[in-house]
Amino acid sequence: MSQPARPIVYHIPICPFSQRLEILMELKGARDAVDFRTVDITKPRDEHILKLSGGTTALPVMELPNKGALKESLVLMEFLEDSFPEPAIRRADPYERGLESLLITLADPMIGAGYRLILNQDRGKTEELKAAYLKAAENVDAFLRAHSKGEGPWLFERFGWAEAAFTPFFLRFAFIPYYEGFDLPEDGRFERLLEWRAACLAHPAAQQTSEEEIIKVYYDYAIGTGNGGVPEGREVSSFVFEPHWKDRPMPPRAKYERRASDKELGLL
Ligand SMILES: N[C@@H](CCC(=O)N[C@@H](CS)C(=O)NCC(=O)O)C(=O)O
Repeated sequence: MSQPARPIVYHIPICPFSQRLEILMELKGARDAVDFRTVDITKPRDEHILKLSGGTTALPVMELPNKGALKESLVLMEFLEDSFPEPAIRRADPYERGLESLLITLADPMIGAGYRLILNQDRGKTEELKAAYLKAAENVDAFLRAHSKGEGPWLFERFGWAEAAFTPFFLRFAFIPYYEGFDLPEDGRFERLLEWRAACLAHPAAQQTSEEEIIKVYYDYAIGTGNGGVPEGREVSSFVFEPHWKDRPMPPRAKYERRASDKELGLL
């Protein structure tokens, strides 16, 4: 008998939203049940993907052979959780599921604040942007203090649904200390969040990328150009697949003072 066709996920390998799905499938021990296909964000989207997405360019997009397509990482997580129910990663209890979802809603303000900070080019705005990032982080910390159960670092007793959704951003936010020289202060205010972040980052299901890769590939964000665009005065995006990030040097940290050339970044 032929096997049912696997869902295909078109993804940008370094995209945090896509990593949510990879983590989820790792937790299920079923990464190969999904056909992850990489897309080069520096090139125009393929017609096939645009047709699946209804014209939007953001990834991940999931193709369901003989059915149609879905997009939005949290929708795709739900689809995978329902399609591969064992082991369940979401909580079974409706209230606990609600808590997981509530915690995930706190990710958005933190993600927005983190990306605004890294993309900022105006030193005069830095303090205001840092304060917004800390405020968003404070809300996550307060939520964890109020609702996490048990002794461990997790929301519940293990790395679960909310952790799978948050961890990719903890990893991306390695670009903040590197390029901004700033991180969540260890002064007690963020203790619960810092404990959670450290445990999430160390979890075996969340090792698809590394701090080194993030810092090298996201250089263009640090100088104000997101989503695989080519910064002014350069020819190549730091998001290109070749030269491989492993073969490139660490970029200069000084984002406000000067901009590195393609050559200095190891892109030519
Ligand atoms: N809300 C979307 C966001 C996806 C998203 O922003 N993906 C980025 C990569 S990290 C992207 O594809 N950017 C390129 C573009 O929008 O064209 C989700 O949760 O899936």
